[in-house]
Amino acid sequence: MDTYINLDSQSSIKEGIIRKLLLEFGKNPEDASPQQIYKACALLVRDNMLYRMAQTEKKDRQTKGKKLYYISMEFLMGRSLANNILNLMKTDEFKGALRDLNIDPDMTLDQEEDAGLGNGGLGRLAACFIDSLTTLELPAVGCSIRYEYGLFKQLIKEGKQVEVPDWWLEKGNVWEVKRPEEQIQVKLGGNVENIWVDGRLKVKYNNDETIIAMPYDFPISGYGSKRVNYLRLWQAQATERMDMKAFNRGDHVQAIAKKETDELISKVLYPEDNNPEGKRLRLKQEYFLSSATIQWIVKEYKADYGDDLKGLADRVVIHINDTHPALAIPEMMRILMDEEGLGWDNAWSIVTKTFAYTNHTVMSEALEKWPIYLFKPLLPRLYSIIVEINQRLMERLSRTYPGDRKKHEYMAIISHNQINMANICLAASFAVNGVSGLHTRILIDDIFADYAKAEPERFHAITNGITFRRWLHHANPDYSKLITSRIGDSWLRDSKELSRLKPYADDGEFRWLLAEIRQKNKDRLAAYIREKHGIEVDRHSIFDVQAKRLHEYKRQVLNALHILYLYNQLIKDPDMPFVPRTFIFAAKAAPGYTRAKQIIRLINSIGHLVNNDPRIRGKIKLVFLENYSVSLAEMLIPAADLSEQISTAGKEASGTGNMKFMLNGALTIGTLDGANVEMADLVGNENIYIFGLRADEVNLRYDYGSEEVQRIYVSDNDLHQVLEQLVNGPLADLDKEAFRDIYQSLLFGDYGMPDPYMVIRDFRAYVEMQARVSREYEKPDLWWKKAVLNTAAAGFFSSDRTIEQYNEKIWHLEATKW
Ligand code: 26Q
Repeated sequence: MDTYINLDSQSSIKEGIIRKLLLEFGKNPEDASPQQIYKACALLVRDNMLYRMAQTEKKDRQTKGKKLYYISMEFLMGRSLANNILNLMKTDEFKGALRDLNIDPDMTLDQEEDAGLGNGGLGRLAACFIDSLTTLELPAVGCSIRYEYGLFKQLIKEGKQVEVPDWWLEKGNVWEVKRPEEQIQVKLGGNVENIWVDGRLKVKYNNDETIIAMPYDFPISGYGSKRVNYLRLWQAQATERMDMKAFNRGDHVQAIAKKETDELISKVLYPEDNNPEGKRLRLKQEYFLSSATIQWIVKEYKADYGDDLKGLADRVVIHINDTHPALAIPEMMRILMDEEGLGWDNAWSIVTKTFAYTNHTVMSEALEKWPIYLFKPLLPRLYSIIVEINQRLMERLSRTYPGDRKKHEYMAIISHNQINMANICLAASFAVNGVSGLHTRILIDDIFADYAKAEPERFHAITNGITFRRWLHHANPDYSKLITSRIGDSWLRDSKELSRLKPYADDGEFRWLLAEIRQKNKDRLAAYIREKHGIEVDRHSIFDVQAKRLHEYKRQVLNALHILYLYNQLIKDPDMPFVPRTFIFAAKAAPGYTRAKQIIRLINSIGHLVNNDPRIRGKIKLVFLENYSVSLAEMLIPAADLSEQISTAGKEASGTGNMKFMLNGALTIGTLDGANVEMADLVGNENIYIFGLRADEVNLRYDYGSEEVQRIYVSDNDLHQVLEQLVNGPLADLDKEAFRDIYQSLLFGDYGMPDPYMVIRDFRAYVEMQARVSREYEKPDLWWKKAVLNTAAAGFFSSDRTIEQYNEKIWHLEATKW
């Protein structure tokens, strides 16, 4: 068998590619299109993975160990081929095989569409997790939706964001196996009745609609591991090709339309990030994923261990990635009671030993709540179960916190005619965790304080991480080789090993080599910017990068105002000492988030102004990169000198982009927020540019202190000038309305609280810290020493470490020994 999948040598890989081209496409290498070559390579790698997947399944059946189901509405996988190659064989040999065939390897890899089934941090975290789980030989499945359209593609037209559908499946998807024999029925709508059957109360479902959940499995390789795990992505399919009743009535359009509506469920990913929209279709999606997954889990369990479900929690752990799949909790209650005949207490006892929940945000507007009027007609049985969970919770609460009505209301699952999804998770999960130290503190002391006080042992702080294979080894191969040449390659599996780089911070040759690699990466990015955006940037300038979703709390506006400030300084004194900078932004805005779109417009207007003013003599350039995505990040991050992590303190739960830049040796300018706090602790304050209000200071401002804003506005002349330029002057001419709105929100706020994100308060501190950045960039020995120290201190941020902590504290899975 092994001979079919032998990819051990350059010549066997070459033979394999030729074979695939011939047998799949009837093409010789010299006649094949780039897309066909990509697919031949992918199919070759896929053979190897499917073989291992079957081996893994066999092994897991024998082992009968515990298995993790990681349910997430998003898996932002990006591209797979290069990653699978580096996991399964030697990248150099693979590239060599292609070159032997006169084929450009990079162009081949570039043929692959990103799997953009996620918005940002939360979705990419899930993707890094499944990589680390597999690398660590842990039995796990990622469960999600097979969206036909991933996150929209972004174009920038006349400075504005334009959204284009992301039809990622257009050319077919090599990385999936459809499993029709494992399809599952999901039921929506209708009504429920309690009826007595043989002296027992039973729930009868009437008039519900059935939708098929069709599984597609997407194999996942690990670095140097034998195991191949998979993502199971559910696709919605109508039960009938058409509604025959309607068809026979002669209503042909209606007959087909029904099918279309059913299949809408897996049509498109909702593009909101930290800003949910309470839409019926989104609720359907969440239930569809939850129900299909839980039905499948119970079915699999019964097949492996028999009909008695008492021991389920010993064999199954279900992790829910934020509240989006939280309906899995009442859905499991429903299945255990209505379908498996368990009583409430037995069902609840199983459920509360099975689920664990991670929170990813503290912003109140981002916490999911579903209005009853929307929920109840769609999910009548789940609604009645949630009412029951709530009632029992309230009884418990009146014992724990007698008479405290306010607390009860705050902790209730149902209040103000809404279902609070976080409270379902808090009531039912055996473990709850935050994604950084600071974030978990805020959960425990503030937003989930009432729950945390009652059962502190359920709460965990587990700082996020990233996979070093993709984010350094693959994205920055020259730096990876340099590191390996000095400390060996064990850091790829054991991230702590990176600390052995520390002495090289004082090694002039090492620093120089890193600087040279950075320059090469910057040149590649500069060429991309020239080609794609027609902007010429100074290859020696500081590449200052802010790449992340667009959100007010992430404060792209603070960055933009700083650029406008520098522009004003240079206009005043064109000969002042100035270290040239290229400001690079990349960010998608949720299509319905008007303010975020205005901010994109503002950034581009400032770019237009500074890029074209001859008095600036190219000392400042601003580039807004279109369509930020995983594959763009892989090119962008290794080219960054400075990483902008400047969220309002207390708002960014963790951040993971911050870790990717640090790992690649960029220096960070940032606030004490999310994982930045831990980055500063690890690398030392002298090697990171921390500025601005801390989270506790921000909270004081929210409680009082809005006069401060007026005071700063009238006393800081530079800030005053910049703010006025938003509404009067060169920018305002470009888009009066948009910039007035931003101006208003800064100075007066939306609900009477001026400067809600502390942009005005933090402006001066930011400007001063940026000046220090420029001064230190002028001292290469100092700068590159810090750069090396950043990489050397980044070991903690490996998702392998994160997964090990989840496993130790929450999951208790056993690594497979082969
Ligand atoms: C919910 C309901 C309806 C529509 C959309 C949503 C929705 C979708 C995505 C709500 C939130 C998100 C995404 C949140 C997210 O990405 N949070 C980020 O998670 C990262 C991983 O933990 C953290 O590093 C970031 O700090 C956090 O912002």
